[in-house]
Amino acid sequence: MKEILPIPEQFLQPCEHPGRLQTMHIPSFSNATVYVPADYNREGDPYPTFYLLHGGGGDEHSFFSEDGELKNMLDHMIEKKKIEPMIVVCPTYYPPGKKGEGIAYSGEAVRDFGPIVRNKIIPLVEEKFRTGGDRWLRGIGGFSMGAVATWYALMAGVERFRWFMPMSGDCWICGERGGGEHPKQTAELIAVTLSGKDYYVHALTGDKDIAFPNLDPQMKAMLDMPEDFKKTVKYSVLKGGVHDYPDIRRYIYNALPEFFR
Ligand code: FER
Repeated sequence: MKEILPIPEQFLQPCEHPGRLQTMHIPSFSNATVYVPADYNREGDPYPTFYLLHGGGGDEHSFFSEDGELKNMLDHMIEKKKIEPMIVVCPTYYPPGKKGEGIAYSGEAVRDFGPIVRNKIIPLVEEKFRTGGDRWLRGIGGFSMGAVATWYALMAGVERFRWFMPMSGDCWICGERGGGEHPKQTAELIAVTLSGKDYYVHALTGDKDIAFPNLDPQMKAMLDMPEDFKKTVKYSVLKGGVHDYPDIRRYIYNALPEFFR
């Protein structure tokens, strides 16, 4: 397994060519924060779009606040050509006023979020930004409940997304924490869903992460499946990694360069 590298310290400092953040209102739902890369140009090639989902109790600001501190890293990664210039969309899966309602409610919110992404958020993003409208240029990832949402997107929407980055959260298609409790069944349902499709999944977590006991059995079961299924499934574990935004940011630093190419 390839090592999960640390983020160079300089990448966390302000960049000379910064992108910008803007708020996008999602009518009759909520808001998203959108990262628009430096030198964004409406005329040129379409931009890849990475949809990135916060953890339980968070919101559309989490990844770009002091918790996430993601913006400088993205600016530097683009400037140093580690990733293509891309649009990063951080929506929230909570309707207004609902983010404090606990983990059981969060499970419902992420399950119900799929149709909102498909019917509202993707069309709005693609109307406002130069995105190309192709699944090859769309990725989705998330942390914790955002990873649960990412697995739901995979189970429902391989037509919409080509690239998946679930981080520190398992697939709940067989129930809450189903990746840990029913790993084989979960892996088989994922394999059936993805059968004959082209896709790339990179799941990441830490061995000290509270979600590790749920995600690890699921990923081991997935990597125990036939070669034609698992050849585009990757799983990385950070030694000592915990359930928090700084380690998640490090996973994004490592996995995002693999996307959209
Ligand atoms: C997990 C998946 C999601 C997990 C926790 C969560 C502990 C979410 C927790 C939260 O956001 O409060 O496997 O394991």
